[in-house]
Amino acid sequence: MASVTEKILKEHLKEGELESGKEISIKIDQTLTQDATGTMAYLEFEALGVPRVKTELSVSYVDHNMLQTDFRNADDHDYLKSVAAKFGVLFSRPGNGICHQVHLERFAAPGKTLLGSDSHTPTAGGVGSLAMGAGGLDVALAMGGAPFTFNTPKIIGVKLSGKLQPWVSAKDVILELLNMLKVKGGVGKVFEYFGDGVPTLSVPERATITNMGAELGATTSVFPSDDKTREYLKMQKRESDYVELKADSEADFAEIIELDLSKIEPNVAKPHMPDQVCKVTELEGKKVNQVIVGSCTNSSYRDLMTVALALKGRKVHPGISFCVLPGSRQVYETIARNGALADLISSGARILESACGPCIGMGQAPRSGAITVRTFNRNFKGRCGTQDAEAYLVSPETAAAIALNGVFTDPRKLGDAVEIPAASPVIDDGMIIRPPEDGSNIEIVRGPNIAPLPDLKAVEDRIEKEVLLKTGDNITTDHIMPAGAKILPLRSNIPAISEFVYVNVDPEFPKRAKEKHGGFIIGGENYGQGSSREHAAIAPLYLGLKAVIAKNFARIHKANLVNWGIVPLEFEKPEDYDNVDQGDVLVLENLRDGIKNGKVKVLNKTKGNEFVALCELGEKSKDVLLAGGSIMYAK
Ligand code: MIC
Ligand code: SF4
Repeated sequence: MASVTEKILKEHLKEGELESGKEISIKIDQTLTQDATGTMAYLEFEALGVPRVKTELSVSYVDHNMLQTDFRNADDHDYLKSVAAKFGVLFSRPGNGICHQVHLERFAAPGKTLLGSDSHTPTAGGVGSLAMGAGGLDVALAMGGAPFTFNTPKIIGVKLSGKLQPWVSAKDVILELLNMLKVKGGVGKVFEYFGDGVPTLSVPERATITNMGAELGATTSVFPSDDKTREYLKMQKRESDYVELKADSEADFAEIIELDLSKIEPNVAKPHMPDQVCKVTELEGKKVNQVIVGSCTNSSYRDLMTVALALKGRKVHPGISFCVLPGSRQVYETIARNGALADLISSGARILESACGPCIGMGQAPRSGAITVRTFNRNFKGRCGTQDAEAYLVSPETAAAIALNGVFTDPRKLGDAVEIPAASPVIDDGMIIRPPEDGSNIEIVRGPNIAPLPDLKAVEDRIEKEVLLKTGDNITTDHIMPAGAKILPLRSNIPAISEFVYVNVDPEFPKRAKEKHGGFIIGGENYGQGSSREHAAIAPLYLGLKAVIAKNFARIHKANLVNWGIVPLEFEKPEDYDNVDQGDVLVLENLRDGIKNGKVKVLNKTKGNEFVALCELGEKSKDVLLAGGSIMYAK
């Protein structure tokens, strides 16, 4: 008897036992990278010295750094293209779409494991893949054939019943869960969906839900593979990838959450966290300045058709700047051929290229103090590019209603539900370059923006340094290492990007860290949630960060710290957090033994007291950390 998650884990298990909380290693069938994390991942892959990837399938996407405001983005694209050809990786060209949307359409398959250097990789759980986000280094190692190590998650069953009301959609479902469980509610868990409500949801709707499971902090989310999955794969002309995959019984779940789809109402996440959820009706009438439809969460054919049909023959409200980004070239071309794109253009939509764009602050920053409403998955402060803007997250239905009325509007007021014509997508992989059989003669193209990695050292036995910064709870990797049009182009240049570490929280941080020759960070709960960007570990490492002592960590960031030799420690007694301040001098004595035993004594020289911090890692992760990170360990 087993859940879908257990079945896939069992089939891929290489080391360890499937016991919740224990470290396991599994075989990875597929990998994906995107350009903002990919340049680093392939530099790391090069450092491993493996001549060709060993996975069944590895795809390199270009979707984040698309503004090309100078030579840097384009140089990186060429690097990625050449490195893909050399090492046997498929290359999805700029313009082909957002990695998760394209991967779902063209490659994701039920029962397969997928590791991606992007936190929204679980999108592929919509077709029954076990798909996880990780740092670039973990993905590089997986491309080299190494199994992926993580803690066996607790498997939570989400039992869906009923059917969604008209104008209510998958985004409202995941926002409902975010409201219930909050942004750290999923840490160490997999959310597996089952029940009578499942067949009422199409694959793209399921993918919206698994995509935003990342915002719960979940290891991943997964749907069963059923007739709807077969239908979707058939439409994508890859029915041969179909296998049926279902949980054997409800009893296989550690816990069950029940959701009646028919009771869910249009939801909205308020600033500045995806879990600040309320009903759209509670904000009814509130003025809005900008509406954007797109991102890996909500830019499928189904989503854009819903918006296009709602807007058909009408004009966007004069107070609204309205943008649309199709999730993939497939979606883009399909709506271009069926006329829906013309309806969007005629309504006044500003159509952007198929990419992440404004979701990661690459363009379309709203005006100061704006209320911006997006179908995206993250609304962290400043992420849209405007520090004092207020970003709200909604469904495509709600976005369309607001675009028409200029104010928060319950989409159920739009009248009769729209009939979306059955998709007959334009299937054309002409923008995906397949690598040659033998890439050994291919020369890698390297632009001047690619800088070497920082020096790596084994963890020292005694560290005496200052607390450089003390943060609160739920610090995101966007706080640690912001993105956006100015900073994202520096992703291949650690010395340059390190000048921006924590700048929106404390502009003095990089300068202070360098002056003090490094030190420690004190964090609250769920430290490092959000993006998988390993730059949130590498850039602070470059500035001399030795250890982070937090109440607890988000999974991917904790793994990234280990991978780069920064010690992640957790307060044994959470109240000890209150007794440490920025500027305190801490001494970590017998650190190497402490890491091995899982307990480190921390002396606070400034306050004259001491406390215990735990090092909660599996045996393998401890060895990696002590060596100074994965690259040192591999050496
Ligand atoms: C994001 O949504 O924050 C990103 C940009 O896609 C990141 C990856 C990155 O920082 O490059 C993610 O989600 O992992
Ligand atoms: Fe791109 Fe936004 Fe999705 Fe991240 S969340 S992959 S930036 S669309």
